[in-house]
Amino acid sequence: MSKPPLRIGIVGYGFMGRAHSNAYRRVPNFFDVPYIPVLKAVCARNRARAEAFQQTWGYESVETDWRKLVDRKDIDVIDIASPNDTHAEVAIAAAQAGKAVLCEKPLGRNAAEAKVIVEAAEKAKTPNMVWYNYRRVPAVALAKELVNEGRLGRIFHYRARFLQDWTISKDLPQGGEGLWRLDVSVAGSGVTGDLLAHCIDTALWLNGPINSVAAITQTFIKERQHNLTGKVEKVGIDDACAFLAHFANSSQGTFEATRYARGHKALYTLEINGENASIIWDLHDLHRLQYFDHRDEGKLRGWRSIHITDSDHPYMKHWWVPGLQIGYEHTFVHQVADFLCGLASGNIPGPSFRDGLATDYVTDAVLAAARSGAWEKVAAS
Ligand code: SOE
Repeated sequence: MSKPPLRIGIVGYGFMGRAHSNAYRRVPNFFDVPYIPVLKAVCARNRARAEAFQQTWGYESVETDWRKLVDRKDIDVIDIASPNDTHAEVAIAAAQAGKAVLCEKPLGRNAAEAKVIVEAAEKAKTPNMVWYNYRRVPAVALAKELVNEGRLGRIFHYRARFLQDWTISKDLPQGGEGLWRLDVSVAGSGVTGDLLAHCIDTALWLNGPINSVAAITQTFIKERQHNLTGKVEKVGIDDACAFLAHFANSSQGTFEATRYARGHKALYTLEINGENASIIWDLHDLHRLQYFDHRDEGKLRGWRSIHITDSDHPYMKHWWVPGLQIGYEHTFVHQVADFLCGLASGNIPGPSFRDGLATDYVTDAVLAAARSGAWEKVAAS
C-alpha cells in the first residue's frame, strides 16, 4: 500500500537547508516511515539561488515570499532553515495557517521571542519541533538510555564545550549570507545562542533543568565591516562564553563555547560524572561513547570505547552492518524519521518548541549573568 505524502515547504537554502533537504530525501530509503516527504517548494528572496537549490535537491517549485509559501494549500509542513531573525515571523504565521512547523535552532533570538512562538504553536495545536540535531547522534541517544536506566547513579558533574576557530581574523566581515551569525541583530547573540544552545539542549535532556547560572563573555574583535552597509560597525555578539550552572538534581555544570580556539573546528564534547559511572562523548569522534563503570570487576575496570555501530544501538539497525559507522548528516535523517512516526502516533518527540524555549531561558540567563557579574536564576518554561 502506498504511504501518504507529507508536503514540505522549506524557507532557506544555506547549510541547514541542505542538511534538512538531504534528510527528507534519505529517510524513506532507510526508515519504514508512515509518510513520504515530498519536496514541494523552497523559498528564498534570491530567485536565482533558490532555483539552483531547487534543481540540486529536487524541489517542485520556488517561492520568493515566505507569506506565499505559508498560504499554499498544497503544503503540510513549513521548515524554517533561514537565519534566526526570521524564525518568529514565519513560525507564528505557519502555525496560524495550520501547518506543522520545524524550526532551526535557536527557536528565538531570545526567550521573549521564543515564548510568542510557543504560544502561537500551542494555541494552534500544531505539531512542532526544533532542529537540535545532536540529540539524535546514536552515541548521544545511547548516553540518554544509560542515564535513564540509572546506570550512572547520582550525577555530580555535567561538563560541555563547543569550540571553533573560524572568526579569529579581524578582517572577517559581519552580516549577510554566511556571516549573519556575527550580526547581533540577526543572530540574537554569538556563541551563546549558536553553540552553547546545542550544549544546553543536550544537557537539559540528559540531566534535567538548570536553576541558576554565573557567566563570563568576551567580544575579542570589537568592530568589523558590515557586508550589507559597507561600514565598519560595532560587533554586538559574544565571541566566547563560559558559564557555571546549578542543576535542579544538585549536580554542577561547566560550559564553554568560543570561536577563538585555534585548531578546533566543531569540538562539541560532553562528559557526565555519576556516583557509579561516567560517560564522555566527542563530536569529532561521534560514533564512539566512552563509558567507565566503577562496579566492573577491579582488575578489568577501565574506560570502554564503545563503537556505536551495533544493531542494539539507537537508530543503527536502520543503516549498515555492525562495524560500519554513520555521521553528521544522519542526525537530521533520524530527526525526520522520529517526527514522521510522531505525527502518525500523535506523540511528537522533543525537542518541542517549549523545549526550545527552555534552552532560550538558559541562554538569556547566561547573558544576563555575564552582564551583571552575579548568579542569575533561570526562568521555568
Ligand atoms: C556554527 O558554525 C555552526 O554551524 C552552528 O550554527 C551549528 O548549529 C552547529 O551545529 C555547527 O556550527
